[in-house]
Amino acid sequence: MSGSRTTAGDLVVGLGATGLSIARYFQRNDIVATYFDSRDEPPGLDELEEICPDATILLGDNKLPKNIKRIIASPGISDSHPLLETALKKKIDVVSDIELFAHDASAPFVVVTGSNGKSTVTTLLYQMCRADGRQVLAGGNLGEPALDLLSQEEPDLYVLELSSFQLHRTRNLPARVAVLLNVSPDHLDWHADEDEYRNAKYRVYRDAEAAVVNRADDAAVMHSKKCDRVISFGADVPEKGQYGLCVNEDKTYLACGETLLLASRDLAMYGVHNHLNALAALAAGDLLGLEMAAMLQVLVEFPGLPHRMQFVARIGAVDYINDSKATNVAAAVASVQSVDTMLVLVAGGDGKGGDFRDLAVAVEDKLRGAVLIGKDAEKIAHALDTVMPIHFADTMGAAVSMAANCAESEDTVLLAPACASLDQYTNYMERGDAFCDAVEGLKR
Ligand code: UMA
Ligand code: ADP
Repeated sequence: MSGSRTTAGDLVVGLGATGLSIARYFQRNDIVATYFDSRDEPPGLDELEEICPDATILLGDNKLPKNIKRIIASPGISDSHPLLETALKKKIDVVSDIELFAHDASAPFVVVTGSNGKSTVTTLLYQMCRADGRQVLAGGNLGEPALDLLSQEEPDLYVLELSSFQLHRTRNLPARVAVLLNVSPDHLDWHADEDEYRNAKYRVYRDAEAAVVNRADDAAVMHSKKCDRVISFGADVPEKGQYGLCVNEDKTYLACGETLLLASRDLAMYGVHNHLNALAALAAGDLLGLEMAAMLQVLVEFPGLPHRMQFVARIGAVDYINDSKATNVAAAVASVQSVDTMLVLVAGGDGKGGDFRDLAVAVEDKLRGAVLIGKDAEKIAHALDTVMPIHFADTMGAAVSMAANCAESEDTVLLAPACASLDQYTNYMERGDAFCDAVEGLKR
C-alpha cells in the first residue's frame, strides 16, 4: 500500500513508549509523519528506525518544523516546552495518543482516572470483566500504550487507565463508562496550575455515556451530571443503587444501597483506600452489567498490585511495608492512615511541587521517627516539624537500616515516599525493589 501513503503534516513529539506506539499506528494506517524528541539520544530511536525507516526524525532542536498541522504529543512533555509553546501560540492542534485511540476504537471503552488508585481500579475492572466472561484488553497509562491495543483482535471492551497529561490533550472521549476516583494536587511541575490539573481530570466525563463518581467530591458530582447514567461511591452509607460502606454488628461491609455485599475484611487488598477502590470498580461493573458474584470473587482473591501496600517481611516483631507507588502526598496520607501501629516513615524523592503539610498531620500521633531520602528530604523534614527523630539517608540500604534501628517492637516501617522516584531511580518499581532488597538484607 506504499503508493497510498498520506502526509497530513503530523508531528509526533516524544520517542518513548507512547511515541513508538503512535509510529506503529501510523505505519499500520499508511500515514507518514515527522518525529521529534528534545533529547539527543531518546530511548526509542533504534526501534523507530525499524518501524518506519524512511521517517524524518528531528532530535534536540527546539524549533517547530514548517508545515505542521497537528502534533501528537507524548504525555511526559508539557505545554511549557518551547516547541509546544510555539505550536500552541500558532493555534496548531496538540493532541494525545488517546485522541487517536478514541477516534479509531470500534469496541466500547471504559476510562479510569484519578489522582490515586487508577492502576488498582483498572486492574480490578479488567479482572472482573474477565471473570464475567468478557473479552477485554487493558492499557493506557498502565501497561500497554492505548494505540497498541488497536492492533490486537477486537475485544468486547477496552479498559484504559488515563493520566491528567493524556486527558489534558484529549478533546473527544466517548467512553461507555468514565470513572473518576479522587482529585488531589499532583503533577504541579507539569500543569500550569492546580486548576488546569483538576480540569483535566473532570474532562473525563465530558462525552461519556455513564459515570462513576466519588460523591464526596462536589465538583466531580457536578461534572458527572452531563452523563445519562451516574452511580456514586463513597465511604458513607449508600442510598439505593449507590455503593458505600455500612457497619453491621461491628463489621464493616461493602454495600449497594441496603444490600450488604462483602465484609471489608474479606477483601484481599489492604487499606481503607482500597475499600473505596473496590466500590468504584463494583459501580463501574454494575454499569457494564457484570455479574455481582463474579465481581465479588475477584475482590476476595486480588491481593493488589506490587509496590502498593505490599507486605515485605516481619523481622524482630516489626512489619515492613512497601508502598513505593505512593508518589504524591494524598497517596502517602492514605498509606499512613491504613497502618494501625506506630510507624517509622521512609519518604522523599522528587516532590513535584507538592505541599507536605497534610502528611505531617496524618503521621502526627503515630510517628516513631522518619528517614528521609532524595531531592526534597529537607522540605519534608521542615513540614514534619516533629520532636521525633528524623534521619537523612543517601541510599535505600542506609535508609532501611536507620529505620530498623529506630523501630520498636510491633511498629511498622512504611515506605510511602509522597514523591516521584525519578531523582534517584528509573521508576517507582526500582525504588520499591531497592526497599525490598534492603529489608531482605536485614535478615542476614
Ligand atoms: N521526554 C523528553 N523529551 C521529549 C519527550 C519526552 O525529555 O521530547 C521525557 C519526559 O519529560 C519524561 C520521559 O521522557 O521524563 C518519558 O516521557 P514520555 O512521554 O516519552 O513517556 P512514555 O515512555 O511515552 O510513557 C508514557 C507515560 N509516562 C508519562 O506520562 C511520564 C507512562 O506512564 C505510560 O505507561 C506510557 O506513556 C504508555 O501510555 C508512566 C507514568 O509515570 C507509568 N505516568 C504518570 C503517573 O502515573 O503518575 C502520569
Ligand atoms: P495510581 O495508578 O493512580 O498511581 P495505584 O492504584 O497505583 O494508583 O495506587 C498508588 C498509590 O496510591 C497506592 O500505593 C496508595 O498509596 C494510594 N492509593 C490507592 N488508592 C487510593 C485511593 N482510593 N485514595 C487515596 N490513595 C490511594
